[in-house]
Amino acid sequence: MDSGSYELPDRRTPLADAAETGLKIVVVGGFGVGKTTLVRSVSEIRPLNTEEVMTQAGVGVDETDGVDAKTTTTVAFDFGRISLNERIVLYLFGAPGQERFWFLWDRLFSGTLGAVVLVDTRRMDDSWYAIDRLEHHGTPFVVAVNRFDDDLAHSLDEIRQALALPEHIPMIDCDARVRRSSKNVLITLVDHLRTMAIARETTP
Ligand SMILES: Nc1nc2c(ncn2[C@@H]2O[C@H](COP(=O)(O)OP(=O)(O)O)[C@@H](O)[C@H]2O)c(=O)[nH]1
Ligand SMILES: [Mg+2]
Repeated sequence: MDSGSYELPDRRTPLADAAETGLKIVVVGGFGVGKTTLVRSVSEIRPLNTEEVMTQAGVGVDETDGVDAKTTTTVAFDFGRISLNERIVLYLFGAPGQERFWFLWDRLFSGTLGAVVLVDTRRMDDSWYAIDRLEHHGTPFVVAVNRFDDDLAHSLDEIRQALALPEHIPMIDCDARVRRSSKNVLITLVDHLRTMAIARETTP
């Protein structure tokens, strides 16, 4: 499953240095969880939504006979940008998180500083794979629960347990349609990155 080609971000790069070139943030989650909505609501540029035909050729050994319908799939990505302050510019990538897109993930996570996992409590299954891969890659992430139709049936603690999320991973409620709410999600992630960077610097 692991291609071995994934490049970990330089974990010793202080956040301030990374900000000179912008920070790449990935928003992952299942279809319909609100990725496009979140990227749109916070972006200061008109976000791009690209339909990419991705090929899985090269995954197997003898797939050189050309790419047929079975080895291609159409994937929608979102791209947006937001300045958190004068120094920190976030470049946002919305991307599908389901297992069948695993072949995209190595490239997607290359240079990614952190990720937001968007969760819909009606379909939590879609979240497990993304969380598993992020943990495996060592990419810091926060979990944002997009509340549909004022779904308050599950508390954040219950969702944390259902996802087997360790205590140190921040969780936050959000409404992806509301700019302030989506921005809060990103601030939560940036705070988390900063906390982790400080923890690393103070660890002998
Ligand atoms: N009620 C509600 N609807 C939402 C919310 N976020 C997204 N939606 C709607 O859910 C649908 C799917 O959202 P979309 O952003 O396209 O999901 P994506 O597949 O993850 O990109 C759209 O019709 C959105 O308007 C939310 O927080 N609450
Ligand atoms: Mg979308």
